Amino acid sequence: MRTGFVSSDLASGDARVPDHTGLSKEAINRDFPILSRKINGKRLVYLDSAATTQKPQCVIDRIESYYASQNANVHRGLHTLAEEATSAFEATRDKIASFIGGVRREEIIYTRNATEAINLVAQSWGRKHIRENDRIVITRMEHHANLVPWLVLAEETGAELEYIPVDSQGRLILDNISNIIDSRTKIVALTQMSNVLGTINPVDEIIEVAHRRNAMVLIDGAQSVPHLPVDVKALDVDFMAFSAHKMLGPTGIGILYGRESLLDRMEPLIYGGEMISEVRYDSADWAELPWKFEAGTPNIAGAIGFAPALDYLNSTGMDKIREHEIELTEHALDRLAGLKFIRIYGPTSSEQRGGIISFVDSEIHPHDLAQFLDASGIAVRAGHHCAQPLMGLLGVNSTARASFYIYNTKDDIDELVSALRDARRYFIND
Ligand code: 7TS
Repeated sequence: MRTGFVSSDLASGDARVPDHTGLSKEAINRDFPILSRKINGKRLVYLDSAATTQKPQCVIDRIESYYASQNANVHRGLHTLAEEATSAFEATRDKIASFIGGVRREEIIYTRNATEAINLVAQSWGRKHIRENDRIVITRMEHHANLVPWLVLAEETGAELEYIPVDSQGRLILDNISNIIDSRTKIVALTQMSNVLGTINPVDEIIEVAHRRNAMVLIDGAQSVPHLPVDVKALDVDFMAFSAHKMLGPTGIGILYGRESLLDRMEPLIYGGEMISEVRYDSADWAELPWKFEAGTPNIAGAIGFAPALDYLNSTGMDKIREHEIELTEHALDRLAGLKFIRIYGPTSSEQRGGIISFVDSEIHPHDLAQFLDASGIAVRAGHHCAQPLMGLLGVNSTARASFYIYNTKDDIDELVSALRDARRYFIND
């Protein structure tokens, strides 16, 4: 067994849980094997966690142990393996329900990712409740995942798609919010944290206004749930979507939280096995929540591997993770401000933003910059970040983006800053 892990009980489906509570360098190196990899002969500095996060050893081990010793399909077998797989698969659902504020397990739907969770709401809830001349409100900073499904729904139904504007610092402009969220508004869908600007939106305020108008609210939590303590009950939100892979978990598993009373009245989106209670040659009845929305064999390894990721986040503490990221963001904003050739987007105050920093160099294209940084072992993303309309609003085609997580350190940021200086010397003899 690796040092730092308490004993595991694989038969009961419990994962190996790291016994540290800090973010020491030793813990990071021990728990995230990929971070000891060299890229182009240099230490890997991973600054692309907004795209996907790295996985701790306990997650990797759990996926391996599931396939090595418990592999079976869920909900249908009476043999030992099937029972173990089902119990571990459903145990993750309970962990997720408690992670986001102690909701009911019936309210947690497994999807492939946040994108699918949002599509489920747009297509199942949306097609039933949205009519011509109704209003759907989103913001001008949405990821395509929370824009395109509403664009399509508006086109299909004849509803109006209205946008909450964004100011020059990348914050929502809420002055006119009572007119934007009007009596025709049926749903407001917005991100809690922008994947480009890092902005943390005051979703509680918006939920209150929406509910006064009897409109539903969907929060895109893809960037917030991994980085902030999020309590869907305290927020009183109707739907929330997020992805395991952005919070130390495996790819291919996402979550839709939905209020039980709403999910109960929604039609399934995908039909087939697993989601029925009884099928006849001329009709069928649907299964209870949450399985009504989970047709076909699910991502069993993904769900089971997500449990130790949640344990890891819980044992570290979401408050502590937020504090750590504020510290990193302040350090990065301070150091980057010293580079006169770098322009940063998003709020200047670290309290209003998460650990995502988009920037451009005045002379070097973001793609060239990202390639140059890669040669130094530094992974950043460059592009439109699946937010093309927002890029237009910022007046750029693309940006470079550094994003932080639990395993990043101030050294990582210092290496980025130093490599950005080197890039100037390399490209323009600055
Ligand atoms: N919403 C936001 C705010 C996101 O940042 C992303 C992914 C999604 C939804 C979609 O998540 P998925 O798991 O369904 O793909 N964001 C990014 C990114 O910024 N770079 O790569 C993926």
